Amino acid sequence: MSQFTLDAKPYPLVIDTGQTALIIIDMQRDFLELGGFGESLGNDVSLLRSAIRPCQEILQWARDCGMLVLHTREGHRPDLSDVTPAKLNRGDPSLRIGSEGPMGRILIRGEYGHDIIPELAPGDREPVIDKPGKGAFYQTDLQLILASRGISTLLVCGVTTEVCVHTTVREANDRGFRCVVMAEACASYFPHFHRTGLEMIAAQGGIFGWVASVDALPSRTAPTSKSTSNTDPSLIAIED
Ligand code: TIU
Repeated sequence: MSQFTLDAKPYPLVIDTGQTALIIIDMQRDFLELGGFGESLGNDVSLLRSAIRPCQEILQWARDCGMLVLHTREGHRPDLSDVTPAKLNRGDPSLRIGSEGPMGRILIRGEYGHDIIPELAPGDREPVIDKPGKGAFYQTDLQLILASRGISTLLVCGVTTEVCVHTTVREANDRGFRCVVMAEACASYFPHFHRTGLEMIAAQGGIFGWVASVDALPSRTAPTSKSTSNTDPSLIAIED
């Protein structure tokens, strides 16, 4: 267990690695690869790939620290019994949840497209939280797992910034967790939503939490190439 001060917006905070968990939100093929849920909604899925390398870096850093790491996956039972009509019938997607796509049935647990991308494959001792909603606390045992481990702070990354990352951070904030969103390890199909989503978290003295850069983490494993090389720097910067 160790402590360090993390440079973050709106102000630095002390992180105790024994009371902190990394949670990686929904880095699934269904959101990041062609033929999945994200593309079915009309999105350019390539926009999410900037988050992969920073997520790999923070994942390796957390593992090196011995920190609890959790992964989440959005998805549903094959019989669709846990999908509300409001979610199933939302919008005008090219393929609805449960439809057969090139990576298997869209957003269905156990399908190829539902799984986490191989670059961020969960380790054996890293819980995977399967969630039916956008937030990672809704209808899951995440809060129980965090309480059992004495976790009070979450480092949050993944996709998409303004949907599942934001929803999870808001849920966590109301449950008393300190949340630090790792800026370049998140991404959105809408770059301006990513930027604004980060600004919203750190605004008003940190209304939902903090925002930090992966580069601010101490003594992390040196990357072979710069994490931000394929990232527009404006997606990381938070205005003072
Ligand atoms: N559509 C979109 O931006 N996101 C989602 O539907 N789920 C997550 O953010 N994981």
